[in-house]
Amino acid sequence: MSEYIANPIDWVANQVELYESSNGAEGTTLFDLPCIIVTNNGNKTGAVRKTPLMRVVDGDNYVLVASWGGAPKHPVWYYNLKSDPSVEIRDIDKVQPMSVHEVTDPVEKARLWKIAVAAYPPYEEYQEKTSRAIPVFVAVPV
Ligand code: F42
Repeated sequence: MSEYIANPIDWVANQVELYESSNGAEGTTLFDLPCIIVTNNGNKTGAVRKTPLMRVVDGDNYVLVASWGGAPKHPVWYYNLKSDPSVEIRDIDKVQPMSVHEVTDPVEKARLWKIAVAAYPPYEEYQEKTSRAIPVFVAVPV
């Protein structure tokens, strides 16, 4: 098993630690809205990386929005997932292996974007704040 390297931002790493150590009893929300934890491999180090994201669901699938608060650049995890689509997703105490792909079809992306904004309205402001098109992934059970 590869080494785990925590996210360098303290509040993000702390949320991962609390969520996992409590088996989903604590640390599961941001602004009172539910979060998931995505575990994946780093594309350069091969290390295990863990990223909390908002919980956006579409049937059995999860929708992952690479918004990073409307930052000018994609988050690093975007490149990790493009390079290795095998992830594990924790939703409270349910942990399942999943495979991700970026959604490029504009109609499907628009459908999923609506679902994402309904789940977490600030995504809309984040998209207005940045000139990049915020990427959207779908995670499907394997
Ligand atoms: N971010 C989102 O984009 N969308 C969300 O819905 C979201 C929700 C959310 C909820 C709770 C919470 O606590 C955080 C939330 N975030 C959300 C923030 C999210 O968890 C990430 O912190 C954020 O998206 C930034 O991701 P990042 O991968 O860019 O992390 C930054 C801080 C970073 O620099 N990370 C590592 C580092 O040390 O540089 C990246 C390390 C890494 O993956 N390295 C790769 C490797 O091989 O190991 C190589 C990287 C390379 O150089 O290519």
